[in-house]
Amino acid sequence: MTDRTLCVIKPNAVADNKIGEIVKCFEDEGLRVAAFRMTCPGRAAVESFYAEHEGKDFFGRLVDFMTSGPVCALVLEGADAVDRARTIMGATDPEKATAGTIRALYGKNMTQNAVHGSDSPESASREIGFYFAGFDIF
Ligand code: IDP
Ligand code: MG
Repeated sequence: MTDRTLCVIKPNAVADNKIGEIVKCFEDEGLRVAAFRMTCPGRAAVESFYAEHEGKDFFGRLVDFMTSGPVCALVLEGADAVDRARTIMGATDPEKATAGTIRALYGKNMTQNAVHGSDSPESASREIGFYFAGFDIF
């Protein structure tokens, strides 16, 4: 099976009307959208999704932000999808992200940095299950 990764378009980018532009960034680089779902995750779900960051100083801010409005979850497919998607997204801090990357273009700060991307094939598998259990992936 071709590699898959999970991307989440975060609330700031949804509110800023950038869903289409962000999806286009991935499609233009050859990643295929295999599933797409808009949802408003609850607090417990976001805390569990980001469990690896529990206890860090930014955790509360991150959970507040990720529950502040709807997000779009996407499964992206293609060779080396995890690393390619993260390259297209750019560095976590939009101010340090390479020009032209999604976070450089649409991120506001470390919290409101426009997108999430899985960081390994193992994370991708867990995170895809998180948003797409019981939903079709094409
Ligand atoms: P990643 O999203 O690039 O994989 P992670 O280190 O996994 O980065 O952190 C998850 C999310 O938590 C980031 O996308 C960012 O929104 C937020 N975050 C990470 N580090 C900080 C920080 O130092 N201050 C504020 N928010 C942070
Ligand atoms: Mg991460």
